[in-house]
Amino acid sequence: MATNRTFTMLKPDAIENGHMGKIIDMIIEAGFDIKAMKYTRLTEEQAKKFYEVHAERPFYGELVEYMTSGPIVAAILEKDNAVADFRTLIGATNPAEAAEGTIRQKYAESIGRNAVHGSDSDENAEIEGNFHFSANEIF
Ligand code: DAT
Ligand code: MG
Repeated sequence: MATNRTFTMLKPDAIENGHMGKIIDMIIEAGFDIKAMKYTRLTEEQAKKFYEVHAERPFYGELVEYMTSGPIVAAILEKDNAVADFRTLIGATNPAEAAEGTIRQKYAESIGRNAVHGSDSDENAEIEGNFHFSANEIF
């Protein structure tokens, strides 16, 4: 069933570079409601599991290392058409190809250190949200 929720992480580069507040502001300004949010750091086990679909890709080891290199902000967001609208707000995976005004165009360092995660389907939004939050942490 289609849902109106998506899941995001503000990645270590975004936090390190001081962009946390500005990115959260862009998300709220774009009409997303925050249903759950936490400041946390992924363990190696969590990062490996989260990016399991990329396990065979050459960048997997680097991705896991980067995603565990510092704190992140994880959040569940709600809005009509949340998954697609959030992917539009963040822009292309590679910031060099991200549209003007998108979060990645403004704040990402590179294709690997690209500031923010957004779920790619309703099904994954649900799985990813449940991976990070229990029912009593979602408002
Ligand atoms: P997205 O995060 O836009 O959904 P993805 O699911 O294809 O992109 O890849 C997950 C993450 O893996 C991505 O945010 C950054 C990293 N990544 C993807 N392609 C990469 C590449 N060619 N080199 C280095 N890191 C890459
Ligand atoms: Mg993806």
